[in-house]
Amino acid sequence: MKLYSNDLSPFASRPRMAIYAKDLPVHILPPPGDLKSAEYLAINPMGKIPALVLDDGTVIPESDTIVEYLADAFPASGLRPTKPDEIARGRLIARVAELYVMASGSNLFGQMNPATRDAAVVEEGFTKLDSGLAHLNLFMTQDAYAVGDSVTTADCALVPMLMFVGVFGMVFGKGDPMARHTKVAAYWGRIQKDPAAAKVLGEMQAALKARMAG
Ligand SMILES: N[C@@H](CCC(=O)N[C@@H](CS)C(=O)NCC(=O)O)C(=O)O
Repeated sequence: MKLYSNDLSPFASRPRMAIYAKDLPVHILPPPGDLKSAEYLAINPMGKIPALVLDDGTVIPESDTIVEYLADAFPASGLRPTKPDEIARGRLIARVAELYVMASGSNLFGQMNPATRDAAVVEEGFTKLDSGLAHLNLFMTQDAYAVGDSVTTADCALVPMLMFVGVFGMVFGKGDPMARHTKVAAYWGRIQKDPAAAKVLGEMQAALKARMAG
């Protein structure tokens, strides 16, 4: 099994978190050239990363679907909790983070360059981000991980997304957007100590530094 990934992409970081946390037998590699190159489009016609390629050649795109596939393919990994209410809470966390936290982040991505920044778009982005974090806060608990006491699909969604929330706060001089969402903030403090999360975050931060420098 192969995962086409790059270190900076929050979407590609989601399955990498699952692979590292559960030591899954998946070979991680960069796409061969540009995402829109003929070579990569022959692998994933959507021209996006991540893409998981199974040993029989089946291609699975979309980070959420890839992590769900890994949970199904490796049931002993514990990537998915076992109790229905915990499964539902894990799914809610991943969905709310994607729909309401990451979606507002997508607008902020385009505003990183101060020379072309539109202050109104930034303000709207942060208003939506704050509302998304408030929604997410509803489903967080004092559990050691997002759900329970080990990494699940919910942590795989949260770690890369929250990393970018922190980056947005710094880049736009807004402080820590998570601070007033106390359960999210406490989770963020805890999860960074997990070895798999630390590995993914280290890769993302190094790639971001290189991108900003060049
Ligand atoms: N919904 C997709 C989003 C994937 C995505 O947009 N990845 C970016 C990299 S961060 C990409 O491939 N962008 C190239 C493009 O959209 O053309 C997922 O969850 O995997």
